[in-house]
Amino acid sequence: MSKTFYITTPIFYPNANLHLGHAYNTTLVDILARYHRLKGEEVYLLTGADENTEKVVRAASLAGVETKEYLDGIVANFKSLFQKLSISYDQFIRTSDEKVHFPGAQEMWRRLVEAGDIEKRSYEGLYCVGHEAFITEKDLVNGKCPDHGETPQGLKEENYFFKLSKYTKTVSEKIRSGELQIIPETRRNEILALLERGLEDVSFSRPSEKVSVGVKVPGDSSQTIYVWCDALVNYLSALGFGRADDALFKKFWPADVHVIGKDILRFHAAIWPAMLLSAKLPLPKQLFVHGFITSGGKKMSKTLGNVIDPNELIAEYGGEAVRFFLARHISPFEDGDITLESFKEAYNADLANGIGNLTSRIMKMAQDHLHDTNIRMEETNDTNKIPSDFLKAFDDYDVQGATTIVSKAMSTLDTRIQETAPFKLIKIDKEKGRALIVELVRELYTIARMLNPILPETSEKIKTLIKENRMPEISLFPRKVDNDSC
Ligand code: ME8
Repeated sequence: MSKTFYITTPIFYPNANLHLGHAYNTTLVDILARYHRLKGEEVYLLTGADENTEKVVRAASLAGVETKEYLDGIVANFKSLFQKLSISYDQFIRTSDEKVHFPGAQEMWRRLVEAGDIEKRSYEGLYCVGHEAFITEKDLVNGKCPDHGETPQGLKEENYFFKLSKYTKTVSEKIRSGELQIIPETRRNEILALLERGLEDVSFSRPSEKVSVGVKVPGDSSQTIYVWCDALVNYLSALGFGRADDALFKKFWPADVHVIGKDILRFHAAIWPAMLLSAKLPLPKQLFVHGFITSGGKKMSKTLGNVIDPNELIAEYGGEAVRFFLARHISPFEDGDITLESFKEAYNADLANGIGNLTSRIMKMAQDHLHDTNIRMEETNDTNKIPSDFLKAFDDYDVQGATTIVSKAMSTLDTRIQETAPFKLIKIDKEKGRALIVELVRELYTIARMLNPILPETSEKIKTLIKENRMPEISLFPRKVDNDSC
């Protein structure tokens, strides 16, 4: 039986369309998933929408439509973007799905109760709907949440609390021992420092009369499960946890990796493992934490007007070009910047002059001179012949490093063509010239195989050109000239 690999994206808030930061997360996850498929593993990629949030209710009411209608529209946009980006997800979970998600959320709650970790308390605090979390006075700037620019709601209410503090030590131990690996090291240290200061118990429910969406607390419908408690459970409920049909849960849990942005580290590295420990379930093996995509050095935000809509980039350059930029120019370990200008420049350098040109050059020679030879490129499903540093980079989540290695392999091949000048050689010594072109085609084939996780369509296109021994009719990536829009 092949090794299984369960990888997840966070579930996205469907209160607005996804921007390039979200697209970065899903692209990264898809590249990793495809890499693991290439290794012959049985991969399960989960993504979805975090729908039980007041943000959606507010957005729908602003748009003047019913919440359900609003959600369906935004989710259709999510899926359409994922299709354009070739995100090969196995399941898209919607947490408002009463059949798929609710039983798991309720089962988790029952287990927390069973462990004696849920307690009703009266609570007074400041709630930020943007964060979907209580925040403290000291987080505010001029009385407002600095991230969302809104005055938080002052709440005094009865909530069920989860005894998170009880798990501080155990979670810390699991992270230190590597049972729960947090990558990169900087994020591991960040969460260990937080755990060192101690965790406080968290409010895990809201009065149902104050929230309009969500999963009711089992046995007390006057309370609704807190959106983060409910959202985290998606990683289990999608697999059938809490339902009779839980074959996927048995097969794929614990997750191999949750890939998240740095802003939701605390939820995933403190609250989530504590919930799983309380519910007596195994912890995910790894959390991979990426940075933020900025534009012009600033966090993308609607107020600053620097949000880049991935759909616009795709319309102009294609989904593969967006994948390549994100893989090649954004470090998965830190924040990374993109502007429309830097994107165009990179597109021309990496794709038009790079892969596109290289493929045309080699395949033109092959078409002209190899039509009566029979080069067979072996289709192998394993990772034979692929450089080991490329594989190692992927195993270390260094998608940028792996992509740089393919880029270098392409430059090396380009230089080799300049230096060996097969088009001249063939005129002097036909057989030697042909042998050289065959070698170049073989190297191009290896590059196509390496490109498989990063540029699945282009990889296939190059393989087909090789198989059919012809050059592309139009360049794989036509050059963009200065007066083009975007
Ligand atoms: O946090 N660059 O949803 P979300 C990179 N529903 N990543 C970014 C980014 C940027 N500029 N902006 C956002 C939520 N992200 C919850 C998750 S999971 C059980 C619940 C990332 O739609 C962000 O870091 O606000 C997060 O990982 C993801 O997008 C979803 O953000």
